[in-house]
Amino acid sequence: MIHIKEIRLREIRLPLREPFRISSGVVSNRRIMLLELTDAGGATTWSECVAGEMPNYSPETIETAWIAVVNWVAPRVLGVSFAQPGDVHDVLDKDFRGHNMAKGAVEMGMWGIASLHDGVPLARLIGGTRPTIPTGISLGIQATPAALVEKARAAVAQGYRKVKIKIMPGADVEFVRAAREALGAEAPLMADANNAYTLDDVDRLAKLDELDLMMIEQPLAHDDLVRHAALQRRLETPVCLDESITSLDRAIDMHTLGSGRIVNIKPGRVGGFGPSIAIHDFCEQHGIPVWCGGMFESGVGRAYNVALASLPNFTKPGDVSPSARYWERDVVTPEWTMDANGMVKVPLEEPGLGVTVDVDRIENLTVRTQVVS
Ligand code: OSB
Ligand code: MG
Repeated sequence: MIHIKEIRLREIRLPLREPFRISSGVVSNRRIMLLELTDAGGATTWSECVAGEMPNYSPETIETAWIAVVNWVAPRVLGVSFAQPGDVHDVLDKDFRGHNMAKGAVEMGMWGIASLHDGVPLARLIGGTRPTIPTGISLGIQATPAALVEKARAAVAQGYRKVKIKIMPGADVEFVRAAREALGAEAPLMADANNAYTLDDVDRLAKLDELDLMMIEQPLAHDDLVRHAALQRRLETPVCLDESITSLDRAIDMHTLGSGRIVNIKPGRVGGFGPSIAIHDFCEQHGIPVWCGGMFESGVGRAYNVALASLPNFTKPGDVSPSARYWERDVVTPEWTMDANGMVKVPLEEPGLGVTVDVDRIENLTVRTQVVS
């Protein structure tokens, strides 16, 4: 039985080591919402909301998520007994549209507390089978193809199993081709457009077919499955959907319509672990590979991503880079690391997230707090 009696929200500011540019915007100083959940027995766990600073990836931002957690999400779980964390999502979703990132932060926290309660590591609780996770890096849009080549080369040398290149009109085919030529035919390259194209760009996108990419992620509008289906019919490269997959139903629609062949699962984007596991299972049954995306999570959110990516159908490398890729210093100990073969270890030694939250450091980084009970 899970029974939460208090949720403490915090906003921390965590500067990225270098600014990150995608087609729709740039971020340099992350504003991260962390939750600390306390259950009736006094146990606490942490979770993270992946909402960004601006509504350029999804309609949610840290501001909207804060309001949603305080006013509508937390009240649905506080003081309520849940037999299992898998029951939480439906309660949060009933007659409550959208706000997946706000829901996801609380929902995942409920899985975190359940893993403490049951005395098992989070990855075990959800049925994870992989002891290590293959890791990819996501490279922001660079000023020149040469700058991209340098970053991509360094990533491969570090052991990364996948190099994702952010693209937009004006920084696409030439940039990706430069990386392909520099790194060779075998290099595991992909592109992510974050909605930067329309069907008018089909001919340009089709040029990427020559570059033998693992996939092209979310080329068209964030909520458009119909046009992605038309595009996929014109491309040999598999389309992978990120922004468009906001629920199990959208993954089913992707499959029905042929809008893509690979799914990026971000647990925060779909409303938590319940929907993530459901999407994973559907995709597994239909031969659709999945991988775990990232949203520049701190070490707290990363713990959930790593646990999720230990499920069997996460067959492609995830955007779960080590802490040092993002931050001068993370908010957990030990920090997340990757070995020379590009593998991140799934914590399987103790119950819970597998990392210790550095509360003193978080105190120092906190710019606002609110307690809901
Ligand atoms: O589209 O996957 C994306 C970061 C912020 C918003 C959207 C995306 C990303 C990334 C970062 O690609 C991946 C990571 O966390 O390493
Ligand atoms: Mg993406």
